Amino acid sequence: MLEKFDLEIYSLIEKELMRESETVNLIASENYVSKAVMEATGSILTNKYAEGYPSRRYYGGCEFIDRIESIAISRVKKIFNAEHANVQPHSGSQANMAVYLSCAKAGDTILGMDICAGGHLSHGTKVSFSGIIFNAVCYGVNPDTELIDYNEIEKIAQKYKPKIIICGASAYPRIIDFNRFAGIAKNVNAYLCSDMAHIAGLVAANLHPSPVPVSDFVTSTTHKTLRGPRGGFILCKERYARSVDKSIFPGIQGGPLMHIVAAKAVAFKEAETGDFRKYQTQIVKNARFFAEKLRELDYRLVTGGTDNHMLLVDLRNKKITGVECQNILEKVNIIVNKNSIPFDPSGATITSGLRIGTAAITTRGMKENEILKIIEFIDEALHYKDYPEKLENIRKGVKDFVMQFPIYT
Ligand code: DSN
Repeated sequence: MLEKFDLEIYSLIEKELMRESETVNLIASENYVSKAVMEATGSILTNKYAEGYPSRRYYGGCEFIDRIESIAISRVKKIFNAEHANVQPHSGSQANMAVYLSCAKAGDTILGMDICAGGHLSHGTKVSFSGIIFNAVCYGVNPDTELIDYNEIEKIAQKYKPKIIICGASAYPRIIDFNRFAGIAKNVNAYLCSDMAHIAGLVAANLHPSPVPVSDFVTSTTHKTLRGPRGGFILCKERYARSVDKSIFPGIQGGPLMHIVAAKAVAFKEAETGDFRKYQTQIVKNARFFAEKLRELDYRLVTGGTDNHMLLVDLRNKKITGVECQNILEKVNIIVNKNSIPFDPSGATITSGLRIGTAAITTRGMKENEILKIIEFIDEALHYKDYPEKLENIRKGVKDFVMQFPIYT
């Protein structure tokens, strides 16, 4: 149907499928959904308006929609042992915005991790709503260890007395001590909002301590390690349920995307299986192995290694910037993203670092042997970066290699 009606878009989707199939995806925030999740995402549920919540809608005809949303809510609550869940946020940023607006006013102080140290845009960056609406202050990492410095955060929190403390990161390869954050928040009478977007799959599989018991609010996306459709959700204590729900709708969103809510429900069901736990275990094993082998080739890793699904490579000793590295690797069908490293001398556009994640390659069934191969490709491409013919040969090698691991069979 699409092919006949809109060949232009159809062909571009086909091209994107080929691109995804022929490239090694090392972007730490991406993954491939299952066919079941895809089917729900592409379903007729996109037709339905359902402003409101189950049994409290502003439209008729919500009988089945109500059941779908209720199932999604009860599954995610069970996985994370949460008191209350809202599965309507369109994204992680929307989830964060709804939480902040549910418990703080414009101009209030919020404290989050500096984006330059690994935090997320929506944790208080000046150019995002979080830095525009709120008085955002930030914490970084220790310059020597590159680890979150909890004593320093305690001092900053005491000084600024924020209304909300936000923890969680986009580029931090180590365990986050949510308990410690909860203690700091309690001491200054702040709400704690833990953004577990990157590590949600690991938390679901008990491979990372859960922020849920100790946080007032937990936000997440559904599409990273959790391997669901693109979207977000919020977990919170029962006492905040009403204000969080009001903050999402009618606060900052209108109708929920019910095809996505259904796809979230399917992904949550997948997350309850034994296979999902095995998958998450392999993601972490793969990341550790990746780190170990890169170190053997004299790549410096921020913090020295990883505890989760990602690594941050400091490229300075390799005399190449993050942006150059990203571009060279793209020429050989390896997709990564440049990333600032803590105290990056090259700024956020050029960067000195590369963020590597193992969630997507693990979905394709890749393990230690394949990682050795990928590292070989990376190292060779960087070595021959000024030799287009060599790079073209490497690209062919990468393509032949990766096509042995189909995304959709
Ligand atoms: N943009 C995502 C990431 O890559 O970490 C976070 O939203």
